[in-house]
Amino acid sequence: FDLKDGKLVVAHVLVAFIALLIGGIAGLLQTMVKSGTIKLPYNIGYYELLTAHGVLMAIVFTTYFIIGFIYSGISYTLGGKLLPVVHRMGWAGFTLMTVGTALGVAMVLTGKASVLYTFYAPMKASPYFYIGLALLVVGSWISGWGIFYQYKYWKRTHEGKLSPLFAFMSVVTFLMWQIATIGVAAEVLIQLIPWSFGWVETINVMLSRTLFWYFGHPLVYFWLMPAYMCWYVIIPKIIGGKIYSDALARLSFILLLLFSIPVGFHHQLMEPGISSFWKYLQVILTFMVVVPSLMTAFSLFATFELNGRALGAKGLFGWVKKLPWKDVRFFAPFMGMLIFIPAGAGGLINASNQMNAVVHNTLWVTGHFHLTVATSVALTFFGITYWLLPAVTGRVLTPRMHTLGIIQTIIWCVGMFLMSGAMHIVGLFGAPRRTAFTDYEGSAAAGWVPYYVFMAIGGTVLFLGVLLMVYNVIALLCAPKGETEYPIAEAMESAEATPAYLDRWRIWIAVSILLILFAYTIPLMDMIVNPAPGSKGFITW
Ligand code: HAS
Repeated sequence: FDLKDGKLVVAHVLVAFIALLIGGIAGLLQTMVKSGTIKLPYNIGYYELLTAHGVLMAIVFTTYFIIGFIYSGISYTLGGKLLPVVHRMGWAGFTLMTVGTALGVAMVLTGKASVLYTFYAPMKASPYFYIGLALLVVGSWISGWGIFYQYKYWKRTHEGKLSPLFAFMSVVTFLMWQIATIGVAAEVLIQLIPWSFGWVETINVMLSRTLFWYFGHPLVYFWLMPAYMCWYVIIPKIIGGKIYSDALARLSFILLLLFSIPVGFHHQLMEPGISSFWKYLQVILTFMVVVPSLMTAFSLFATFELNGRALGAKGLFGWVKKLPWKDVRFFAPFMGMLIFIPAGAGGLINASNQMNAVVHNTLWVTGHFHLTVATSVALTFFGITYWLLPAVTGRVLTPRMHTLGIIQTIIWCVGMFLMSGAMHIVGLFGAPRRTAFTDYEGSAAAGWVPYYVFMAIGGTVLFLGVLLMVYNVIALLCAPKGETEYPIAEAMESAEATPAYLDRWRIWIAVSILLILFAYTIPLMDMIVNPAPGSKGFITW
């Protein structure tokens, strides 16, 4: 691996884990403040801590890790080294993102932006928080353009050849990111910044929430797709097998590009101001976006089973025994996959209009995203870290790291089982999310309190998991010099050739834009022309 590119990768991964540590501390403290166990000095309250936790974990940790991982993969698979201009774009994106993150986090920690990670209007933060967010997004665009550039250069110099699967998936992920972030950029630049500076007095709340969720749902796929890249491309190599089908993997990513954006209304099913027809349409599209995940599950089972049988496994589930259980590069992402089964089922429940009425704004939803992003995705990212850091710094992954990594994974799963399990159950009893401390003064809701205790215990176990992970990252960076494999699998020989149309970007971008226009144009026009009473203002006609 090119060690100069390695430095760019390490810089991203390090910021990601610093965010994980600070976000983890904020997470632990918010649980204790919420349960009334402690009171913090300087009036640091639940909402400051919850905002810091959400922004650092869900936005900063993920974005930095994803860019670091993808840059490593395109350097490795598209020519063995980043083009000088791409290398510079990577650092430029990193610098801009870091200035933005520092500004945004400073506003959160000083209590000037307690607006949670969804920053819904009419909650207002300091304009510098929004400017920080805008810089983070623009920085990520520059990094994304670098990925497109390296890919285009490779295609030009390898005419007629199928691009490496990892690179193809990287381009789809960043195309989706590019299209989706336009929504949040518009919200921040046109609505939130002018309003928070006081240049305009009011804000169109419905429009701002809609622009947010136009971005907010694809955001969750931006987290998921790099995890899928590991499951499709890396895991088969680690278990000693091959990719079940290159074409299936590409198709599932194209479907994610098409269907992950025009579905933001499934976060707004309980909101007035959007007619039921458009909600219905986006719910159908939501069920379409489940298809690529089902294809992924099918492909993973096929890879595991075929590989196990090739190694001599017998019976219906004999292949399970042939998986490399003591290899943390496999074990951590595998636990992520396993937990994605109930996590995804929870998503299907959320997406159904009637059931959404039961779970919306309850702790069930918090439980859902702690299983999806904070377990399936996070454990996969941890699993990647164990080989990525030694591979890009020219070090070895020692047997001790495998053991520590497996312990870390188990701690994470136990903590999440307690915390997310309690959240799901108490959410069904109606306990709301995002509420500060109250003992409910002997009301029926006092029955929720024992579940909060389980959430706090689970949260504490998870915090130990964060500490061990941060220790593991430091240990990986100090490991003895040597070589670690960058594991990229090949497709099975028996698989059919990948059809060339999957590589025709213009078609997919056009279909994606058409679907978005179809799902959003009329409801957006309606929000602008007929704003809800009390929501009149910037921007309305
Ligand atoms: Fe979600 C809310 C619907 C997936 C994250 N979601 C959220 C929020 C977040 C989030 C952060 O429709 C809260 C936002 C907020 O703060 O308000 N979600 C879905 C649906 C899916 C889904 C339909 N969500 C995710 C993923 C996330 C994520 C992925 C992060 C990474 N979600 C919703 C809805 C809401 C929502 C509503 C709004 C709720 C409300 O009212 O506020 C689907 O994409 C899920 C499909 C997944 C599957 C599982 C496939 C399984 C696989 C694993 C195979 C395992 C193997 C190993 C092979 C169908 C691929 C097994 C091996 C053995 C040996 C057994």
